[in-house]
Amino acid sequence: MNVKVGSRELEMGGPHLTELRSSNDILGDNKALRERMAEDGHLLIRGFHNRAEVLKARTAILQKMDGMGKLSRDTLLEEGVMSDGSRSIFMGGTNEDLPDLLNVLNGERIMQLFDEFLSETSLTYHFKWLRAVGSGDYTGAHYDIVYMGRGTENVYTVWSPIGDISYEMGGLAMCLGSHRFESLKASYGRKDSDRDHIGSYTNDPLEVTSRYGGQWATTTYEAGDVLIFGMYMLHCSLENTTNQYRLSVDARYQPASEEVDERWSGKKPRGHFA
Ligand SMILES: O=C(O)CCC(=O)C(=O)O
Repeated sequence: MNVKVGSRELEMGGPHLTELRSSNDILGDNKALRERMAEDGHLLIRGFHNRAEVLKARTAILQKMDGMGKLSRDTLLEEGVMSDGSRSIFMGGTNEDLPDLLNVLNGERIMQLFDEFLSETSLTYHFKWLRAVGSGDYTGAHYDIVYMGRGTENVYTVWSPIGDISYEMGGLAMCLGSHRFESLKASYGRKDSDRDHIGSYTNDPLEVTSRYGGQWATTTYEAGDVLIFGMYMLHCSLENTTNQYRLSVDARYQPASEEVDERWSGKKPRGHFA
């Protein structure tokens, strides 16, 4: 089958696009998880969050969006069908009005995973990048360091689908090998979005692989899954080709002892300013 990755249509299982490897086989073995992160640049863990808690957070988010008039009338709330004329909604912030979401993202289970993975006390940024991605939209290929590189580089993104996400709804894709693209890390990877007024590297996933090598990988996701990756792992999303919102959130975790990017932490994070 063909799926839309950024601006391209690629064949799943073809030369440019493969399935993401799951790391559930080594969950609980921190040495193996660290080695897998070094090797693959990411960890996909199925059913990591409590699914019922994620779905509770989903309902609260959809109720909020419904109140904003973003959902189609006479459809089931849980389907998140877009109302006419609605677009993608970025709900980045501290999201204190969504305690069910914060329970998942700041909860004991995920913090313990990072305490053990990092071998020290971890923290999570107060800012959470909550996204409702609408029909026709996708995220271009980028390294996260460009957006949150003002503290330690030892930061990890946890991308969590807030609901089940088919290929058509447009989940995340990783560029395998991109954590070792040294010349890209030394060029694009040194940029700062606020200083350099720069965002994604490209919307064309093959522009990256034709220049640097590697291969794209994606999968379908279920509520409860997490995809964890470092600041130098190039990623983009598939296009949402449905009329339903794709809900997901990305959150950040790092050692508490290391420098924090001041734009994203504290009770009132400053956020991007340029
Ligand atoms: O969900 C998306 O479309 C983008 C997410 C992302 O860029 C990230 O998790 O860093």
